[in-house]
Amino acid sequence: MSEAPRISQPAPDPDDAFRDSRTKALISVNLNTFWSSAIILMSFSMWDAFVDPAHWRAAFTTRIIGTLIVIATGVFQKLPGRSHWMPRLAKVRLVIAVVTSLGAAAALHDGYGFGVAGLAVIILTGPYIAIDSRDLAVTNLAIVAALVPVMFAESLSRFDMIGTSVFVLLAIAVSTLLGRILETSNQRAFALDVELQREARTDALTGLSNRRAIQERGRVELKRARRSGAPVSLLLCDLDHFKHINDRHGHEAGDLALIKVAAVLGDALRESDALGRWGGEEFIAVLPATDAAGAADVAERVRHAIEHTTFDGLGEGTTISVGVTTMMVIEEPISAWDLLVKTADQHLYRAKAEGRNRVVSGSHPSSNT
Ligand code: GH3
Ligand code: MG
Ligand code: MG
Repeated sequence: MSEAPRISQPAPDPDDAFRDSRTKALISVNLNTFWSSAIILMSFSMWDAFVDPAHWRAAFTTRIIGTLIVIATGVFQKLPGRSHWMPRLAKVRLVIAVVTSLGAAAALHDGYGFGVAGLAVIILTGPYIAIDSRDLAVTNLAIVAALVPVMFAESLSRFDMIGTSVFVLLAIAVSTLLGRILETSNQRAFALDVELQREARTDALTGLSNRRAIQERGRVELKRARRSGAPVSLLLCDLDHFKHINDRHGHEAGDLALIKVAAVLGDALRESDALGRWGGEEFIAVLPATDAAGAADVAERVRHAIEHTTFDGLGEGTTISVGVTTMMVIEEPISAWDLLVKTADQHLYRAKAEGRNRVVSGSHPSSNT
């Protein structure tokens, strides 16, 4: 038997998984929003011209430079394979937009008085591009770090300096608050989504993978086996005369027996094997990197374990029949899976016909294991 390595996949850190999902959502929603930033940045030229017709052109130059940088970063993230840059570049754009607005305000007479409200509004968009509140804190720090030298370079009046600082700090405080609220609701939505996906793949009675999940896992293993050239085996297990157990002891006792069977099967398999409930009292085990002889051994271990299990409240045991098949995967995973299940089912049928509580193994005729 070719022993498969006991690789148990480490569970992803929930925080990393959340950040990952939030990053993907940001990329899918915000890949093109840099155009809006560019348009808003430029359209404020009209405001500049309105409040200070004499100096608006100087502000316009500043705005053009900022806007071109914003567009350049946006076009860069649209290049093939560059979309993962988007969340970082969105923060860079925010800092550029803040600095540009401040630069434009400086060019106008009394510009700070008019421009500082716009600055605060730009800062308030931070929570919508940040992955989480830590990310937002970094963005806000970057904004402050960029603003301080710009403000000193522009040798503002004391009034403008204090007024702008107060507005910026207030905006950052509100942005932090919004960021926290958004993060909490994003985390809650993520947790619900994870739970929903888990439920959609889990059999409610036994807690095993349900039919859809074991089929998906099976196909993944077949794909892997086609690449590696290792054989894959499948066990189709069906409890013997289970209808009698329900008839004699009631459906609830039958349910408890199924739960116990699932646990016994799980214990009899290796960590690298996949187990699922295929239907009522049928279970499927996928055994990666396992040849026919190895699979027959595992099936026999499973059969023996069930035969020697005591079921509380039943006062009797039950047995299981197992159809086993092994395949060197040549065809594509979907038809390979169907073929594997069909062949195992034929062997299971023979196991039942030959008296139950037994294992019938065999490779698919087209396979050479
Ligand atoms: P065989 O040895 O030929 O497999 O006989 P069997 O009685 O096990 O097979 P059959 O297919 O005739 O009956 C399967 C029974 O499994 C019928 C159904 O009552 C029972 N069953 C299927 N799902 C559940 C379930 O979720 N809970 C309980 N308690 N019983 C179930
Ligand atoms: Mg059945
Ligand atoms: Mg049965």
